[in-house]
Amino acid sequence: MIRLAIQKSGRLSDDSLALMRECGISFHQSAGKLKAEASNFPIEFLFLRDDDIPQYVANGTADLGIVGENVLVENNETVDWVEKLGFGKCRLAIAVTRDSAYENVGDLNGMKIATSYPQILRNYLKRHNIKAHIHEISGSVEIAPSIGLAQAICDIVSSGSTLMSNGLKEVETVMQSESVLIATPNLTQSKKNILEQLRFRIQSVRKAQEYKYILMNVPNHAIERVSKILPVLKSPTILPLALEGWSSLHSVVREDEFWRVISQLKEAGAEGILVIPIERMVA
Ligand code: PRT
Ligand code: ZN
Repeated sequence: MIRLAIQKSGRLSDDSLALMRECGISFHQSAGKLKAEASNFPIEFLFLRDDDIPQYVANGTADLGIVGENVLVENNETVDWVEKLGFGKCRLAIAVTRDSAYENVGDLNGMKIATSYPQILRNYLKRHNIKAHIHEISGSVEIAPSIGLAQAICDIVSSGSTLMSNGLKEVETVMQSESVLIATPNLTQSKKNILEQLRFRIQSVRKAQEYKYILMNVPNHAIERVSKILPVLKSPTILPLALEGWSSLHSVVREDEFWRVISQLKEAGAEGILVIPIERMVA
């Protein structure tokens, strides 16, 4: 049995649980309970505040954890990074008031910067040889400039709309972040084996998300042309249609590449194009 710490309630909770379900792991999460055990995989979940996850994993209370890189780097605990998970994407950025004459990072010299990420900010300022005052606050960082608490902030940004509605503009990116799977150092061999099985499933799910299964009808004379345009994984499957002179062409393609070539496919004679999600891609 392996124990995975997941954020109890917050931006990473739903995606973390959805990933486990997509990995074919079944469990029942009762409201208010701190633990849940899977019925068909040797794993149990521990629901915690995200800030506590690095420490719980570092000291072995949990074997694994899912947490944002921002929290991980800030806490600086000794854990193994296993796998980036692709959700919870955001960046830690420095912002100043919209009317500021800010030109470059040197302008931060002497400023008071409010943040919940003092450690990361301190390292960033050091790397850029900036002497500024770090004012640590735990929440609502974005209102600090408007109440005269600081001239700049260093906070998480995703769409940028929070900054905008608080009269701020983003001027520097301090780090990019997404959710990662972490592990306690020195897992026992049997837990390492469970982790490997879990990783294999996670990779299959993530790979499947990037690809689509596509089908299209193609006149036989255009099969070669269409096949050349398609960014296929290997080689397309071609089946005859009941209608004389036509075939159905099936293939697996990366979704982003598929959208890039769709108009060429239609020009080449492909019709009735279907795009179907793939549940898992194993090897
Ligand atoms: O209760 P607990 O301590 O567990 O949760 P929390 O409130 O500390 O964290 P939570 O749930 O807000 O975020 C968890 C993780 O999600 C963060 O550590 C990041 O790794 C990631 N993440 C992704 C974000 C965002 N996007 C995000 N937009 N975390 C916070 N925000 C906030 C940001 O602080 C700001 O207030 O959203 C606002 C900005 O969003 P935009 O879209 O307006 O730019
Ligand atoms: Zn938190």
